Amino acid sequence: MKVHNVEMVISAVRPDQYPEDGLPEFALAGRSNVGKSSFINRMIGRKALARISSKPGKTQTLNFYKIEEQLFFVDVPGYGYAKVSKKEREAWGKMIERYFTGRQELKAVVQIIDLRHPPTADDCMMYNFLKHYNIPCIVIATKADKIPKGKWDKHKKVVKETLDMEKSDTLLVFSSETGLGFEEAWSTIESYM
Ligand SMILES: Nc1nc2c(ncn2[C@@H]2O[C@H](COP(=O)(O)OP(=O)(O)OP(=O)(O)O)[C@@H](O)[C@H]2O)c(=O)[nH]1
Ligand SMILES: [Mg+2]
Repeated sequence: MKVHNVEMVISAVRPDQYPEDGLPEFALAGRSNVGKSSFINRMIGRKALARISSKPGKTQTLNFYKIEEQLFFVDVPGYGYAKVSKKEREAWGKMIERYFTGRQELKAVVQIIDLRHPPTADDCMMYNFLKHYNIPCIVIATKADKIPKGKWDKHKKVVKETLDMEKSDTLLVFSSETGLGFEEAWSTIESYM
């Protein structure tokens, strides 16, 4: 998809704040600081529309980005960030669970994994949660620019096996830095629209 038109529509925490356009939605999931917001920026060709940071915990709410009046990317706060209180973690869990399990418009979750390392226990928990609710998952193994090309296949296999991925779910090697995987990511997303 060629993206010319992007609009940040709303930062939501509750269902009554979600947009009412009825467009298909694709939500990001992944560890804090793994590169979710960077993925959105690369896919829409904007350097810094979704706010990114070298400090984890940048994204705090469900941020709805309307793309070409055709779909939404929903940026979601990351998990696994140690410096949050129990209360904050519970609020996060409630917000995510409500959105992921109750949202008709949600067509697939884009789960971002760091290609350099095996998925963490939190990554596996998130993937299993999505599978439990029958939510299609597009797994994006990002930061590929940080390891040599010769290692991609081996690391990809580790991601697939550690998550125990279902055959129907797609796994793509990606880099927000170089744009690697951009076309495949768009065609996978479009196949769910
Ligand atoms: N080299 C490289 N760096 C990346 C890539 N993707 C993200 N980063 C860097 O990783 C850091 C975190 O990126 P974000 O996109 O803010 O991560 P996030 O998952 O949205 O983080 P939270 O909002 O805190 O959950 C930033 O310094 C990015 O520049 C990539 O593909 N390659
Ligand atoms: Mg973010």
